[in-house]
Amino acid sequence: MGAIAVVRISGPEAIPIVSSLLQCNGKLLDINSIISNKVYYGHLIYKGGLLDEVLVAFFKAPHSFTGEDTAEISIHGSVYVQQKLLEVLILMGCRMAEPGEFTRRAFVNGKFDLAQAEAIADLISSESETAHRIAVNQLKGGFSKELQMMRSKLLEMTALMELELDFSEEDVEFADRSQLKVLLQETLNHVNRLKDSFRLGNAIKNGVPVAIVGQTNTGKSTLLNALLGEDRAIVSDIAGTTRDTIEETLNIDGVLYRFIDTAGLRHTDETIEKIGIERTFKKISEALLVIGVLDSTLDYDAILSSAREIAAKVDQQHQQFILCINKVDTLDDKGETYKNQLRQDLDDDSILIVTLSAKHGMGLDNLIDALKQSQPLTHSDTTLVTNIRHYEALQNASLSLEQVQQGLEDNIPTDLVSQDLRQALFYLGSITGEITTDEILGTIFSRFCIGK
Ligand SMILES: Nc1nc2c(ncn2[C@@H]2O[C@H](COP(=O)(O)OP(=O)(O)OP(=O)(O)O)[C@@H](O)[C@H]2O)c(=O)[nH]1
Ligand SMILES: [Mg+2]
Repeated sequence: MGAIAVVRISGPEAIPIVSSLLQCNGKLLDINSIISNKVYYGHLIYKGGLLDEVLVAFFKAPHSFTGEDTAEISIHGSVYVQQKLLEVLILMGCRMAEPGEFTRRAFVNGKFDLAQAEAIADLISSESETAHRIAVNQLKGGFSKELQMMRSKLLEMTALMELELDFSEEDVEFADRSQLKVLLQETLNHVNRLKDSFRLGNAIKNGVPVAIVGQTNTGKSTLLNALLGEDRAIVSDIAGTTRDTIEETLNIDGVLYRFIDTAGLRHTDETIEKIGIERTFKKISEALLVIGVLDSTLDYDAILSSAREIAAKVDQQHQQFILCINKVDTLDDKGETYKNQLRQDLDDDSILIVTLSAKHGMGLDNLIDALKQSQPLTHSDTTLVTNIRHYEALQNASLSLEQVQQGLEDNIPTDLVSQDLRQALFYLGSITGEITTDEILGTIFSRFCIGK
């Protein structure tokens, strides 16, 4: 229950129905006097009884969210009042909206394209500053504009090629093939860049996956707890304490991270622990960042071989690797010595190495700095794809464009090449909804909440 509730009504009957219930200054509101975008204070009266004291805003088509005539009634938050008002409205000829129906109507009425409609859902569910920024950019139409530009260039080319078909007897070439090849390569690069941004875009939306890995007893669970500031995972000096993976999200300076504590790596014949270690490997492969935890109470050779063992599992092309030399509270100043030695022996500048004591919360800021350093893209303005539907469409567009390229290389007939081009255009157009079906719309909007 909130202090107030807002009931929205959209459609040609919205204004007559609501105004017939609304008394302002003791008189029924005259429908002809209603000014759009203005808030009216009054009483909702049904069959002579007072329902509530309300504020009502009217928005006349096309100047409303849906593009239709709309009324928004702010009532008191009581569940009873809400129910009662809905009942009355339904008796007067309204019906309940389906999930996402307001946004769907807005899309159908050309208020925005499909990618922007989806951005609204993302905006509502955004949990961090970065996720919010991406949603806002998509809502403003940044992503749509990029797609539009690509489409219009490709469309021009397709039109020229299809013109050639009309003159097929005369063997003319309207579309300059070498120019087409350049354009194709540019578009393909652009599509691929957008497609590849999904890995990061998705990570930002759902939390950047950070796998915490290392041998047993190095302090992985202690580190997770220290980062979260709570006793989330069981910590003990028994090797093999954590068997299943444990995930928790944490917002650090506007970026949502998903930390994943994993089962410690060691040779074991124990069935459950083996399954746990398999999961550790899977989590490493899915992560964007890998934190390798090393136990500095061991001798240096053991530390180095453990670091190498983890490094071998990390795909440094796509994953940032951070090594944590843990338990430095037990050392004097050997932590720094180990760090320098490791840096030398691993001989890889892209690996970030930090020292800390998870148990005593010392040096955690070193790790946090390293995390921030590892995410440069999250602060840039380039478009990131966060929606799996868009990702799939881009993937298909990319394949079709590759086919066009191949077709041009192999000099296959123009009509076949232009078919592949049309296919690529279809996929790009499906993102913004230029080309769409009822079924697609149904699936997209059914995921919205009711009333949105
Ligand atoms: N002195 C000291 N001990 C620590 C530190 N971090 C963890 N420990 C201890 O190391 C032991 C193992 O810690 P855990 O966090 O359970 O280690 P783990 O890596 O999760 O171990 P597994 O789940 O078995 O793989 C516990 O006794 C912790 O108290 C630290 O910074 N300093
Ligand atoms: Mg553990």
